[in-house]
Amino acid sequence: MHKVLLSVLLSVMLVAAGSSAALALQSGGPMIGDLATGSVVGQPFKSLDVDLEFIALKIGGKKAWYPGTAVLDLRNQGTGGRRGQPVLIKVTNALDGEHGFNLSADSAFAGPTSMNVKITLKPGETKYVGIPMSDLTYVTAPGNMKVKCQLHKAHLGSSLLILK
Ligand SMILES: [Cu+2]
Repeated sequence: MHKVLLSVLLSVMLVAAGSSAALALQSGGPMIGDLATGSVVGQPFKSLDVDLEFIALKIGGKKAWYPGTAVLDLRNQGTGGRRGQPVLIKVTNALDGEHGFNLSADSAFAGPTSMNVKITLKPGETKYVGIPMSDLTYVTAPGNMKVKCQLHKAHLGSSLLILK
């Protein structure tokens, strides 16, 4: 009798452990890397089109993320559209010092699972951010995201409008 109870308990524990592992795997989330070596949801960055490009530069004597507003149009999802292909963002620091790239929902309504990408770039450095489509359609509830430099408050940010 005890043996049966123990095995039932053990299998319940195994099921619980298995499901939590599956949950952790499910949200792969955005990936950061170089064009040559990076990949997201099994797709190499170099096989994807660059959807957006952000550059840290000086505009009118101020440090800024350029462009000030970017639009990511995901409306054409059907045949001939992107068919769930991940979004690839190129991020370049064209300034002298180190700067941060922080892409987030940046809203009081943003849940703990909402997307929050943070990179620190050396002067002249370029990085790529690959974002699975599921993260943009489900995790990012608002259609508006913010780009900020997490290192400098005065560094002007950018808005990313997502049409879906
Ligand atoms: Cu900065």
